[in-house]
Amino acid sequence: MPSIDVCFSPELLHLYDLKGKAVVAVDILRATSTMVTAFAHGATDIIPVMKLEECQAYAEKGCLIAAERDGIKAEGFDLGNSPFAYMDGNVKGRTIAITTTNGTRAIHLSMEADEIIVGAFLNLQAVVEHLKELQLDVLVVCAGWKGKFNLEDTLYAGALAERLQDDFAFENDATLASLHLYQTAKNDLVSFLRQSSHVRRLENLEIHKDIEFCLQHDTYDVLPVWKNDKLV
Ligand code: 3SL
Repeated sequence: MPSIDVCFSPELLHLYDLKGKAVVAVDILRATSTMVTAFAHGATDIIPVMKLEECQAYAEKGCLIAAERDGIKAEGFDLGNSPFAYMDGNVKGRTIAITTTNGTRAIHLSMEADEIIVGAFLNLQAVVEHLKELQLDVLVVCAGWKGKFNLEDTLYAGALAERLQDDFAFENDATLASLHLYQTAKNDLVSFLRQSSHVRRLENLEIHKDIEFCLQHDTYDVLPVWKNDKLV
């Protein structure tokens, strides 16, 4: 039976061997939720990049460029990191280059894995079904916030663990902790996260509706995976 494990921060990735594994990269608020939304609204591919300048250069190649720093859309970019900015037909048929504070970094640091999948509550069941078929050991890589633990990505890991518990072995306390946390919180994730650091950060920026949206389960049946240097 394959196993599922959870890495609570990209800073802890050096403790894991990614070879032969499937990584599910997650940044619930908001990078991976936004990527899933972009694909659901017709984006053809997404190029996650680390630096603002690198991202900006993709405009010359005909890409839409998106950037967030500290929760705010960076100046001079077409899009920020709110999923609602990707819903009005503007991304249909387009390639998007995107850089965010933590989410795109988590994806880049997972490159050694056999497969990288972008996970969010929004496409939870699509990820579950894919992992059951794939039969690789799974590592959920939580993007966290600037190297630190966060609750929302951990809750996602718990949700994934709950749906995979009959088919995957839990070999690590991180998976158990994520599962227990999710089972405590799942009836009202919005209230559970009210005091969490990134929710408070986003509330200060008056980004309320993004939080509720990103906590919805199974809204989209899309599965972004890493292929040939981009997400497709
Ligand atoms: O850190 C990230 O990658 C972002 O998702 C953060 S924010 O939600 O856009 O503030």
